[in-house]
Amino acid sequence: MRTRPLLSAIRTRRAVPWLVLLPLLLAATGSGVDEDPPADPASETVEVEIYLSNDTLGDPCTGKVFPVPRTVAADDPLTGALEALLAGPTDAERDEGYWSWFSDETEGMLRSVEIVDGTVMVDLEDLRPVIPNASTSCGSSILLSQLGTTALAAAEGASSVFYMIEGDHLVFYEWLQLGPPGHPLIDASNPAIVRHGNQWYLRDSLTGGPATTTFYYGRSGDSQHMLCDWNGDGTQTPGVIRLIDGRPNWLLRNTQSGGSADHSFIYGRADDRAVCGDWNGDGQQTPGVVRERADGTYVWHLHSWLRGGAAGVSFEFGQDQYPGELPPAWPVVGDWNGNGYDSVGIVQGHPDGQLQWQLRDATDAGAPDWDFVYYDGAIWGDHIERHAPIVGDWNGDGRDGPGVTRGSGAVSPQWLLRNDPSAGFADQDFRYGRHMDITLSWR
Ligand SMILES: [Ca+2]
Ligand SMILES: [Ca+2]
Ligand SMILES: [Ca+2]
Ligand SMILES: [Ca+2]
Repeated sequence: MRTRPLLSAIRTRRAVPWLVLLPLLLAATGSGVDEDPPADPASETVEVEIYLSNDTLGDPCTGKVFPVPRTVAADDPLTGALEALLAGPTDAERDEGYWSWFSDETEGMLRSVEIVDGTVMVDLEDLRPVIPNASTSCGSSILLSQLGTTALAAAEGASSVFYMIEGDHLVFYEWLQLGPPGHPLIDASNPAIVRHGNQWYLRDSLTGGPATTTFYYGRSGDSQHMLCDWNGDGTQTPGVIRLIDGRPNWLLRNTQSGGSADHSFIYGRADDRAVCGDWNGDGQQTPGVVRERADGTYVWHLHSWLRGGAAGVSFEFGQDQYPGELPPAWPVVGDWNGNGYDSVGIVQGHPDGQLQWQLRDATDAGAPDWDFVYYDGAIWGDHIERHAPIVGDWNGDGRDGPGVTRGSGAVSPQWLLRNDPSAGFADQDFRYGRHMDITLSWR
């Protein structure tokens, strides 16, 4: 469930515009020289260093790079340095053994660069067809060391570099076969629990420990609990379903605090499973309901506004393979492919203890785009062992991944969270909450 806060202000290093001070200095000395033409800021230049490989000086595959000077416009030396790097070494430098993936073929392929909270965000045109061999192990080491060292040398106060191709970081890191780092503008998901139906305990890290935000919201009899970004401000806040006269009332609040609902409406039927997601990619998460037919087929009804009424879109996806019996199937929602749109999924518990995830990247009927078993040690049938699937962007890369919380008896539930929508080991493993708490994620 990705949210995209507004870009914070762009901060790039600026050379001291000392020429601007010159008239003041001259006036202070009383020289009376006032016929100099005014300085043109655009014509000011500053010297920067770009970093190239040179295998006579050091092994390029280990990331060794060496500086050569460039003169760039003083008003934006960071952009100037990266543009100069992307234009490649000069002929004279090549004669001296300097080497780079970049040349006149890649010149001009910088789309933008800005510094966000100490991270240089570099957005490139699609380099992949121009320099395909840069994706090898040695090749990517050279590429990243040249770009990264040049960027950090020109970006005062920055400590890391984050790359995108045409605005999409997943494309860049998949090209180099690297796991994507956390996105500087996307918060990672964190654990939350709801106890006794109305006590909310949110924690701001993927570790055990005390809650960092605690409040009461709703009533102990409320039947379903959610954390979603109802107003699109980047923060997920509580929502509950309360059955009144057999009808599900959605009571949604825009802050992580107790108080009255900011939105209330009736949507769906009493037996529906309530979900919430950003179906249209506008940053605001809105309701959906999932209805199980007698044959176990799930029908999803989604809409992109905070009120009742007919669903905007309805379709079938998923099938409870053991309808009416344990193990159950759970509807789940997430942005599995990181495109900014939430979509649907089903987690099926199998009698042999496997949790099978079938996830689709679109909000319409069709085959799963992702189908895998994550966690195979579940035991069904009573409250001694309790398992629940959970979804979140645990590493803040913009893609939601699977998780399972498992609780037994007096022991605090174990959270087993995985970054990739695939079979494998947990990337995060900690205990948080108490047995029988409802487990959720938030950001
Ligand atoms: Ca919000
Ligand atoms: Ca939306
Ligand atoms: Ca998506
Ligand atoms: Ca993720």
